[in-house]
Amino acid sequence: MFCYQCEQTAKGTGCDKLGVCGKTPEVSDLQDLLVYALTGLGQAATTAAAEGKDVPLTTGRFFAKALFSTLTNVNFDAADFGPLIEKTVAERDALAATLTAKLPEGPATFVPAADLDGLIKQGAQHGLKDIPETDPDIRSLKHTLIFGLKGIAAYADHAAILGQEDPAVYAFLYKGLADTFTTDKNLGDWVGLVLKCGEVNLRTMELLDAANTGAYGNPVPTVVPLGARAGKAILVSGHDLKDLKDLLEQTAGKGINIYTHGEMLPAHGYPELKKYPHFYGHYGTAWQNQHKEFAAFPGAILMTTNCIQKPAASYLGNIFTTGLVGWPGATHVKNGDFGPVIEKALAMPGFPEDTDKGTVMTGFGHNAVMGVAGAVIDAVKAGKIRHFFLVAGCDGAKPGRNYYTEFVEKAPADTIVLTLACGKFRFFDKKLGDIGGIPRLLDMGQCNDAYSAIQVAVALAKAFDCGVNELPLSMILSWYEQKAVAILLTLLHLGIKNMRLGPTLPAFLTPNVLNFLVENYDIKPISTPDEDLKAILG
Ligand code: FSO
Ligand code: SF4
Repeated sequence: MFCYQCEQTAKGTGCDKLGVCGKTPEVSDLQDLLVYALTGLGQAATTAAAEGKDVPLTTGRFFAKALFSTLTNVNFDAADFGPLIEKTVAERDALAATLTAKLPEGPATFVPAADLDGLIKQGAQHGLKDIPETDPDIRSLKHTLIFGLKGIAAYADHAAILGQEDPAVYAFLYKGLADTFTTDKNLGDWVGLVLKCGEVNLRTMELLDAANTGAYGNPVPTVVPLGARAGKAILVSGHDLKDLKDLLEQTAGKGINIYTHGEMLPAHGYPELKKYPHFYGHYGTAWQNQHKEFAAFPGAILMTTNCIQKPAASYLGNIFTTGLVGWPGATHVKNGDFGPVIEKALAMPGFPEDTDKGTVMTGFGHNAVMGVAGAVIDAVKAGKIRHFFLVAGCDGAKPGRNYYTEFVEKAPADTIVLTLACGKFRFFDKKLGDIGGIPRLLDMGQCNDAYSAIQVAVALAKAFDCGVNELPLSMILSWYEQKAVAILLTLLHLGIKNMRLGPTLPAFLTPNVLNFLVENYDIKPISTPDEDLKAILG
C-alpha cells in the first residue's frame, strides 16, 4: 500500500504499512485497483463522448459513488470493493462495445481477478506510484487531480441523491481520471487541469446547494441544545441529509429523540428537518472524538458518510453504517431502511433524564447571511466590524489543531468569524457575543456548504465594489481529506489569495508545486495565532 491523500498521513510522507486512519493494506490496494478500473471506465466514457455517443447518467452516478467510496474514512470493508470493481469493468465493457475506436491497453483492458485475494494482488500493482509519469512535479499534479476528483465525486453523489446532476460534472470525472494516464501534457497543462478541477467542483457545490436547499429549504438561524432529553435516542453522523430526513420520518411518534454528531449539526437549521419535534439536539464534537463520545451514547448510532473511525468493541453492536460507509463487523443497513437502527435504539436505555449543557447556533447559510447583508455592510462602513475571518475546514487528531481554537479566542471583538465543516468543533461553543445584533460566530454549515461562504464573499465584494481579495476577509483553513482538496482548488480557481492553510501542508505537493502556489496565490502555512492575527490586522 501507499496512500498520502489525507492530512494525517504517516510521518507526513505516506502510509505504507497501515493507514493512520485504520485502513488496512488490503483495503488500500483494493481502493487503488478501483481507481485504476475507474480510469478505464473514464477512458471508455471519454472516447464515447468524443464519438458523439451517449454515456448514461446512471454511469456517472455510479462513477461518483465508486470514487467517493475511496475517500478517507468512508469505507474500510474489503468485501465492498470486489463488487464495485466488477461493476466498473462491466460498465466499461458495455460502453467499449459501442465504440469505433480501440481503447488503449491498460486500465481500459484490465481483467479483474476472480477472487478477493487476486484483486488485492492486482491492486498492489496499480497504486499511485504506478501511474505513468517520470516528472515529479507532474506526478504531484496528477495525484492532486485524483484527490480533487474524489472530493468532486463526494459532492456530486450528495447532489445526485437529491436529484441534482450535471452531465458535465460526470464528464470531467471521466476525463480527469483518464488524463492521469496520458503523458502528452506539460506542467502548464497540468496546472490548468488542476485549476479546472476547482472550477468543476464549484459547479458541483452549486448543484449540492440547490439540492439541499431545494429539498429542505434555506437554513435559518437556529438554537441547538447540547444537552439531552430523557428518553430513547439515535445519534446521526456524516453529511447525508436525506438519510437524516428518512430517519426522522421513520422515528416519528416512536418516543425516540434524534441527535446530530459532527458534520450533521447544521441539519438543525433546515426548515424541513427542524420541523420534527423529536429532532432534538447535538451531541459531541468532531469525528476524531468518536471513541470517547460514541462509547458514552446510550442509543443507536448511524453513520451516513465519512468520517467513521474504527468502532470500539464497547459500541460495535450499536453502530450502523449506511450508503457508502463500511466497517467490517458493523451492521450495514440500506439507505432509508432504518428498522434495525430503530429496534436497537428501543432496546437501549436512552438518556435517563433531561440534562442542560447550553446551546450553540447554526443555520447561517448564504440566504440567512445575505438577509442581514445591509446591516453587515453598514457596520463595516461605520468601523464597527473591522475584519471577517473564515475559519473553516476539517478537524483531526493532531495537537497543532489547537491553533484554530486559539485563533478564534484571540480574534478581536470587532471581528466576525464565519465557519463551516467539522473544524468548527474546536470553538463552536465559544460565546463570542455580537456586534450590533450580528453574532460574531456564524456557522455556515458543513464542508458541503462551502459554496455558501463563496457566495457571501462574492456578494460582499460586489457591495463594496472591489474584488474578493480586497475585502477585509481572511481565510484560515484547516484541511484533512479530499473534499477539502477540491474546495482548495475551487478557491485557487477563483483567484483567492493569501489563504492560510494548516495544520500541515499536503504531502503530495512537491516543493516546486508549493512554490508555484506561494508565488501566484500567496498561500501560506499557519504560524501562530498571535503572529497571523498581527500580520492580517496590521
Ligand atoms: Fe469533516 Fe470528515 Fe466534512 Fe471531511 S467529518 S473531515 S472535509 O470528512 O467532510 O468536515
Ligand atoms: Fe494514511 Fe490518510 Fe491514506 Fe488513511 S487516508 S491511509 S491516514 S494517507
